[in-house]
Amino acid sequence: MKYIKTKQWQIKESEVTSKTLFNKRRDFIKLGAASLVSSGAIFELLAKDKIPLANLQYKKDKNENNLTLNSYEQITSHNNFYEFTTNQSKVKDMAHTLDISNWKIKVDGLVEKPMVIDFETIMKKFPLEERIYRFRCVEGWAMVVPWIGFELSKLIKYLKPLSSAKYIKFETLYDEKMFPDQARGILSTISYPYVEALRMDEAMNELTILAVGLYGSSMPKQNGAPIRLIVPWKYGFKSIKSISKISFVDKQPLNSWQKENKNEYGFYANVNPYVDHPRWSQSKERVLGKFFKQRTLMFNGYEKQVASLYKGMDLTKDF
Ligand SMILES: Nc1nc2c(c(=O)[nH]1)N[C@H]1C(S)=C(S)[C@@H](COP(=O)(O)O)O[C@H]1N2
Ligand SMILES: [Mo]
Repeated sequence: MKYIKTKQWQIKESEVTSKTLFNKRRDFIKLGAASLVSSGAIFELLAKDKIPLANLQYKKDKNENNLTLNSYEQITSHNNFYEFTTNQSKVKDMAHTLDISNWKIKVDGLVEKPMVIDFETIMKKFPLEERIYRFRCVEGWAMVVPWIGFELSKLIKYLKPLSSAKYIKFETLYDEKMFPDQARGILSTISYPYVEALRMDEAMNELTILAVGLYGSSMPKQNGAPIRLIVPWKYGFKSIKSISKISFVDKQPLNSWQKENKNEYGFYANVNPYVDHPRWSQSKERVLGKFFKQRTLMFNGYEKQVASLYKGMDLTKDF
């Protein structure tokens, strides 16, 4: 069981009595979330940073690279989710229209058994683990997030694609009632549904996960509830949100941003400080909450794990 059947809620300072806080704190510690912060700081964090009560069970990431986590507040209040708005600070206030109840993912294409799999089934089948990853948007901002999820390879093995499948393609839900920018029709900022894809070996890499939460609790709507892709060595736009369809295909799909502007956005979108965006440098990044920029790392710091995937490719052309 990975899903604790308590209501997900945020502690409001006014509701915090010492008794309930004691119980919450105990639950929090039981779930392994406590080592995120020194135990004394939990009171403050729960009350002030408004981290929701941890409702997921997962194996903790040891954070061997000693990455400094961005706060829950930072991660959930600066978002790119064009289906709502291009205003990054407003997504969180609009995302309530996304209805994630009875969420399903349709699976089709070059696969043994096409099917519709519901989110509850996914939560029962795949044990969760925490992955503390750097995340780098193509626009030059970055953050470190404690995602909760499972390796995409596990779902792929379960779905059994045919050997002719060379790429895995993802689509975000299309629903004009939930996503205001989809309802704008030809005036939409980009064309929908949002599409992303990976080459099969990229999808099978152990760094690639499907995330269902962060900071120990279910994925906030603004971050792509209930389930999204995370590919930490690629620019953030590859990490498609609110996935409702997966297709196995033999031809390289046209992803949303390549479709919008193929001179600026490619299929691979590997983080690369040496290949600039036509309109700005990619050599540096600003971590959310920091004033000074820092150097961007090749493959976002995951070179050892992924560089071999791109041997023999010209990364200035296949960007
Ligand atoms: N469906 C969908 N997925 C999306 C986007 C989007 O607009 N729609 N934006 C992408 C971009 S550009 C980034 S940087 C990340 C942002 O994720 P975050 O809001 O959780 O930080 O989501 C990616 N996934
Ligand atoms: Mo992005």
